[in-house]
Amino acid sequence: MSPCPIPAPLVTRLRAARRVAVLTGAGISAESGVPTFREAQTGLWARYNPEELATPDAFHRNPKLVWEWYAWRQERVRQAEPNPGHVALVKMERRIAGFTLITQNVDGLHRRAGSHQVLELHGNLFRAKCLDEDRPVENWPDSEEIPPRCPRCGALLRPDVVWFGEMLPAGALRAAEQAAATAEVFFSIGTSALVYPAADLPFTALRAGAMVVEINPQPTPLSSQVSFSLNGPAGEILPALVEQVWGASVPAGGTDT
Ligand code: BV8
Repeated sequence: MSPCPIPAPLVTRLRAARRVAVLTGAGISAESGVPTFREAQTGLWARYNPEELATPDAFHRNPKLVWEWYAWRQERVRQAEPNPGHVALVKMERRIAGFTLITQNVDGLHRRAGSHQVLELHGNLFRAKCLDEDRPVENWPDSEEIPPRCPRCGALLRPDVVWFGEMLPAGALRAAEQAAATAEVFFSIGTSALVYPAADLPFTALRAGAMVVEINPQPTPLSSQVSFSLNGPAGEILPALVEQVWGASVPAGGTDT
């Protein structure tokens, strides 16, 4: 049962849509128990501001602290499961030929839910790369040293995520911009719409004449611009929306390992 009604024009538009793009932020993983990017951190990390830790400067000043922050976040995500919001997007992907899922999240939960076409604009918690070569490193020898070192060149490893002040992966960003510019319906789900260039994508869709829908329990800078603002948790609204548009018969999303 959705906490808020799904507008009829949106239901009608989605039934006929051939191209839909979705941008997600940390809010879609909130109901999996993964803290959102800006809500207060807990325990050892309570005294740190994520925006200060997620920077090249923080890593340069204290690589061990930053590496351990990401290890703590990895552990939180490993204990989490995709929630009904993630699964609803898997079902939506199965019903719309031109479906593109763009995420700012680094938790990998969309893929674990069964989404295939995922554009990870900010990288992935579970990938590491060489600080000097800027190339992914899959495995490295056990070592007491934190962070570990690149087995190829001996430089420090770092998380393969996009920090503040760093460029986004060009290919993923280009594909996301193309999807936003051609979407008939664009969703902005669980994001505070504060971080650029991802926060530009809904405006690209608006300028191109798309129906833009926000799903968030809180208002954001985007809320006054969108066609529909559905105020509630994605884990409740998205399943209700998918059922209302396509009926309960949509095949459930298998959970990829
Ligand atoms: C760039 C990965 C070009 C790491 C992240 C000064 C110097 C340099 C750059 C800038 C500058 N000033 C501005 C910039 C640009 C900067 C930026 O936008 N800053 C902001 C803060 C103003 N952007 C960048 O630096 C980007 N790079 O611009 O390069 C450049 C280069 C040099 C100089 C200039 C420009 C790089 C941005 C990427 C940063 N990396 N993450 C990591 O995760 O550790 S961003 C981080 O924020 C996360 O990825 C997160 O996804 C993202 C956005 O946050 P949200 O996902 O929206 O999460 P948040 O907690 O904020 O909100 C959650 C929402 O969910 C809330 O609205 C809540 O109400 C809602 N919610 C809660 N529960 C639910 C829910 N919704 C639905 N259902 C629920 N149940």
